[in-house]
Amino acid sequence: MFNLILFGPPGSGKGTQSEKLTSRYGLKHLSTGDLLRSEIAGETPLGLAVKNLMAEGKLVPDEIVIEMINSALDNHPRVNGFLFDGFPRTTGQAEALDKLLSQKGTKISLVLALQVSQQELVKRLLNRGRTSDRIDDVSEEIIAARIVEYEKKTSAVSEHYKKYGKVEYVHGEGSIEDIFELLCDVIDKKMVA
Ligand code: B4P
Repeated sequence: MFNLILFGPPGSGKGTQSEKLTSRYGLKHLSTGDLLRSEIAGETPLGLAVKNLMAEGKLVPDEIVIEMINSALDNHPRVNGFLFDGFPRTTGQAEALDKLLSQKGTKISLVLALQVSQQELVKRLLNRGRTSDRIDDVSEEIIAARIVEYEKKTSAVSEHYKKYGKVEYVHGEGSIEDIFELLCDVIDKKMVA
């Protein structure tokens, strides 16, 4: 199995590139953001519990997202590999993911970390906020809160995987197609290594 984490701050292009990567490599896309938004849209008890946190730009508690990922892994036993998008977002989530994968006899193959300046992140998210119904893109204040959460809790996840030599950094500014080709180059090299 080839298991990939696409890592980066909010608005760095994780969701955008994940769609293209899953279609090229036949991986199963697991986006905790998409899973949470579908719980909110369905007005499930879980969705109601996380809606306000997400609207404030805060992270959802670890146990909720770890349980969602655990079920998603169980629901897809026969895949070529997973692309984790927006997960793990804390070192607790990273440790839990490593354990879940090891119980299934597999592990993370590669972490691709998208690097984008803060100015560009804010510009992209405000732009999306004008054209979508994302509750966490509506104001510069909420976007700033998401970036603070990232710095405080999520950036350490790349340090966790750096210890195992699994992180590759990719410049995430430029055209979507050019960034996609940069990501594919790194994946192709890793797959033949
Ligand atoms: P996510 O759904 O993961 O959203 P995101 O970080 O904003 O990234 P996304 O993938 O959507 O955006 P992208 O960069 O592709 O998380 C949302 C919230 O869910 C979190 O704040 C948190 O509350 C909660 N959550 C999710 N996972 C969690 C977890 N594991 N633990 C706890 N809480 C969790 O795209 C952004 C915009 O940029 C788009 O409009 C896109 O079109 C544009 N864009 C992309 N690439 C571009 C490029 N090269 N040039 C110009 N624009 C580009």
